[in-house]
Amino acid sequence: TAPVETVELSNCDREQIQFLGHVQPYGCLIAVGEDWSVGHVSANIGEMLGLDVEATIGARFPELFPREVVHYLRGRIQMLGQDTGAARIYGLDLFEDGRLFDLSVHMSGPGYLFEFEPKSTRAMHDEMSLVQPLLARVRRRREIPAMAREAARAMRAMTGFDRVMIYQFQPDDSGRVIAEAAAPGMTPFLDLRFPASDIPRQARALYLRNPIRLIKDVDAEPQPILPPQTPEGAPLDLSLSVTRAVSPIHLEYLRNMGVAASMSVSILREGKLWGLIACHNNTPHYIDYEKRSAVELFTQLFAYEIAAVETETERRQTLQARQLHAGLVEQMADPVAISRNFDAIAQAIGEVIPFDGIAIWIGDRFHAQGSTPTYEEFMGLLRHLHGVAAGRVHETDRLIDSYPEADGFVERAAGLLSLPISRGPRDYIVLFRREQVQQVTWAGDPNKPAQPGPNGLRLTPRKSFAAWTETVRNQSVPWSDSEIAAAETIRITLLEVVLKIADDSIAERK
Ligand code: BLA
Repeated sequence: TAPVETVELSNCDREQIQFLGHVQPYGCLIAVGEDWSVGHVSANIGEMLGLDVEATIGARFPELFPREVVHYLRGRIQMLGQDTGAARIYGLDLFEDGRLFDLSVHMSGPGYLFEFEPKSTRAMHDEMSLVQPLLARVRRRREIPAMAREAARAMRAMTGFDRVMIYQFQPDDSGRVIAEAAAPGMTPFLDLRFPASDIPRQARALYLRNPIRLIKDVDAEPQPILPPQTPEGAPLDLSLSVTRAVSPIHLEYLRNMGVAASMSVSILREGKLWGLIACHNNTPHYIDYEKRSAVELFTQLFAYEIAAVETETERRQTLQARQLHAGLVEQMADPVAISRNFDAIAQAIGEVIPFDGIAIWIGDRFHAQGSTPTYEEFMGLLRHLHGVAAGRVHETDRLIDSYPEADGFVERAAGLLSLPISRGPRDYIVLFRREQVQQVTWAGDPNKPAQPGPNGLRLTPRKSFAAWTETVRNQSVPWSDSEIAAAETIRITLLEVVLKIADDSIAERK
């Protein structure tokens, strides 16, 4: 479990960012073993706490601080277990001399990891009081984009960062900036897309366990942890630490972006990383641990609001798919009238499953609307659908993978969702989605040259965007599980209608 020797762009997701062996200099760290003897310290405990590095390593932790303080700390950490999160102590007079510190303490193996940040006595500490009123603004909105906008504004008001973004992960782990609040004059990042590799897999996994990180100053000298390894030869695991120094690759990314300070907070839904609140500052920026805890709470509550709205949307979608029934039966009662009713049918389906184009092939008649293949192209596609999708709902966001001929119309229809609506492989409703990149615009300034760092131009948002564009070429926005479920409901409905019509016309002919 040693750190990767050299981190390169190609092995980004192998960098062991919890074992980097340094803290950021806005805090310091003391790790104790089960027997309360000090195993590790960060090199800056001298300037920050006034403790001697050499003398402290191996010393007994209770001898470093006043008796009352040690007694208090023991009481506060009694309830800690593995992965229970940290005990948070704000404004502790650590040496009973008036110098205040915020402390985070968590279990690390059989021992404890203490982190200290000097606390300003000047600032007002009323951070928690902001959470409820700001959340109330989010709650007034009923749709994710508006809620996200309010959350970005709230977060900016709370933290003073120059730019606050709500970054939502997509099903392929790429991300999109869905809301932004920024200082006047900043280039907007709203709607920008980034590839999954900008926030590599192990970082996303870590952000599930440890929901907030502050990078106060991308150019600050990280402070080494001493000794670097345990007697067993392992580096200290900083997964749950709050002052952990961050990946040099990521620091370079931020520098290339002109960002001097960054903070991100995880937004979780049902145990998964839904997104991040990502903050940038043009100059170094620090907010203390107490305020970061308020930010964390705000984000958790925001996450619940998002989950509630999404769950409600999914429920409504299912309901709407069922209610489509009555309407469609009427509209399709007369197959000859389908062309007349096609717009209404398309609109009804579109309210449940968003698409860019729709085609119906029924009784050898072709109707199409929006962004679709042409009649000739569709005839070829039909044969393909008979092969892969007869008798069930079939969906793809990359048609070209199974049907290379889609190359001819990929800009119009890169993905499809097909609903067979007859007993045999004959009649279909097919919903199409356009190629995703066609719909996305780069909002940055195309004339602003990117400054290459040691890792080249790749580590800039513009290059990231280009990389994302490459990975999603030929691909549409994916069909979500609830959309596929809705399609299945619609298909069954239509099947009944179509079969009924068929039966009726047979009866008529008799
Ligand atoms: C971490 N990358 C991150 C983080 C963000 C981003 C938000 C979390 C850390 C933080 O809060 O700053 C990415 N930040 C973005 C994006 C935007 C933004 C997309 O503001 C858009 C506006 N990054 C790369 C590449 C690699 C990489 C190519 O672009 C790897 C080769 C690595 N990013 C990387 C690593 C981390 C990271 C390793 C973890 C940093 C850490 O926590 O130690």
